[in-house]
Amino acid sequence: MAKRILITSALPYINGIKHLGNLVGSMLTADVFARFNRARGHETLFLCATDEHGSTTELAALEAGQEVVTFCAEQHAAQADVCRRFGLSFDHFGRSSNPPNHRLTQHFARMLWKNGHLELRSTKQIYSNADQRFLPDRYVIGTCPHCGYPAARGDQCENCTRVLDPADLIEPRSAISGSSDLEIRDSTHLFLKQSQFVPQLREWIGSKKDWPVLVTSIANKWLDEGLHDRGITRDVAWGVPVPDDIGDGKLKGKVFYVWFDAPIEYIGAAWEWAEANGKGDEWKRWWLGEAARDVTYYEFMGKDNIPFHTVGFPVTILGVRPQEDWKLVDYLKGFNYINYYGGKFSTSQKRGVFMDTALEILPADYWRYYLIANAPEGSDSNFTWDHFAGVVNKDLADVLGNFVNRITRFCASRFDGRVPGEGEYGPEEHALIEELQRRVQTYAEHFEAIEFRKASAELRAIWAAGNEYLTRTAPWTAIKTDRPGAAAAVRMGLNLVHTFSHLAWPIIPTAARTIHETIQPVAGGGDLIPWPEAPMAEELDQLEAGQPIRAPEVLFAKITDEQIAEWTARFCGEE
Ligand code: B3M
Ligand code: ZN
Repeated sequence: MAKRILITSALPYINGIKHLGNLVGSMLTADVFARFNRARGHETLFLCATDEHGSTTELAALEAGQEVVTFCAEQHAAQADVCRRFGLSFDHFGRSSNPPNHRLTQHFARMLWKNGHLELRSTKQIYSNADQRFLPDRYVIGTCPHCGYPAARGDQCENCTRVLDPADLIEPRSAISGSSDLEIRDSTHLFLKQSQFVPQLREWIGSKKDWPVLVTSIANKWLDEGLHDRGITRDVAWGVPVPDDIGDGKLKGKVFYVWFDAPIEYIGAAWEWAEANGKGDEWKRWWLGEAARDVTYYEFMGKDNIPFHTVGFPVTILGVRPQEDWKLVDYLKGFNYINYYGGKFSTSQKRGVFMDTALEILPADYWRYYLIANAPEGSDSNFTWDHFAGVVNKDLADVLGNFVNRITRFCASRFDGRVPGEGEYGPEEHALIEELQRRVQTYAEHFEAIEFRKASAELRAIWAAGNEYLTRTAPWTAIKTDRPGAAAAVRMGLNLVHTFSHLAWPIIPTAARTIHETIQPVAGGGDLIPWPEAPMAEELDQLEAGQPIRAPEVLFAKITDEQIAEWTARFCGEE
């Protein structure tokens, strides 16, 4: 039965192209899962967006010498482009700064206010007289009292990594104007009374028996340590403005905290999607009330985002009940990190591989396959060029690529490039069909359980089974004495190529298409290569005798030692 599947990937911060760790821990894995569900014929809505608000963005724009609006527009376009080139098949890639998120964020806040879940509190903050504004902690710069670093930020010293309070800094000054004319002033903010929701959250998390332990353990740790009420407004300019009717007139000029509005953009992105596609109110069918009851909602994210999605966003949603029934996440897939040679990927030090530079050196599918096969599910994983090259060369070039090339070339040279009709399937073929029947089932089950490493290991085993079959039946030898037998093996081989393309599509969509086109055009001409739903006995005996095929060029080029040396040097970072 067709299901309705809503998928969101954690929203990449607007500033800068993301690295491979960000990619696999959210957007890529979500994409593979979305493609799998579409391939199976489920109604799927896959959403993502850039996370744009807050002081970090203001500061990044300042450093780039741009207006924040221009900065965000450019960065959004750059990220959208690289996501497209990575084959990320979002139904919509929105922006948290777009009007739907503004409307929704203000709406949720009004409802929370009305329901008594928000209160006003006075806090102490640094005010810059020269800039005529409050400064967020990171906007205050000075000398680190611990290490003497002269450009430490008020939240943390970048040099010695110690966490700071702006008041700790020696000779503090504004990051905006450089002025040291600063004072401490009172500022009123809205606080969300999260602590009241602990019992409800505990019960909800407790009911999620099938969630990854990584996720439930982080959630429970937060609940156990006692939830603090959370300030959800800030004294910055770039954000969703707090509406006048909230906060008794004490919140003029303030905006919502970026972590309050960002998850709401998951809903905003659906609204944007509907607006962009002339679908009116259809976005509500995915999110709100009775109409969305049959939707199963999956979220994908790195482990640092888990608290905001098991506590923060759920409180927003629970706090507007009973009047409005927005969907809570049904399954939350969290990921560990990928390290680069045991250390962190670093944007500032240009250390590691980023989405744009990755595509400068190899096609997306090489990365997609490697990252999915090594997704940091159980623990952090570690990227090295040797490991990457080993996986690509073995799995993609030797196992899959070689299989496709061997059989299609042999068919081209000895069977006139047409699917041979002679010969019958015998015990070898029946044994293979049986094995693949089992393996394809297992492969699908791993996807359904959202276990990417296991799924790709099974896919690799399926390809290997094909190779072993060819090695056993060796049509290139058999043809000398048993032409019908060799023909049957070639026919099976070509059917395997075709089925492999259908199976691989969620992970390596571009290569899957190329492989499919060696056999025949993809039916329907659309972007989708559907799941092989028929029994393997049918799937592997479906090509018409006499139908022409094409032997492709090399599908996956092997990575050479020279390339490994070059890339190791290029991506090591500036020391
Ligand atoms: N912008 C991404 C991160 O922490 C963060 C996710 C927001 S999801 C609503 O890397
Ligand atoms: Zn097909």
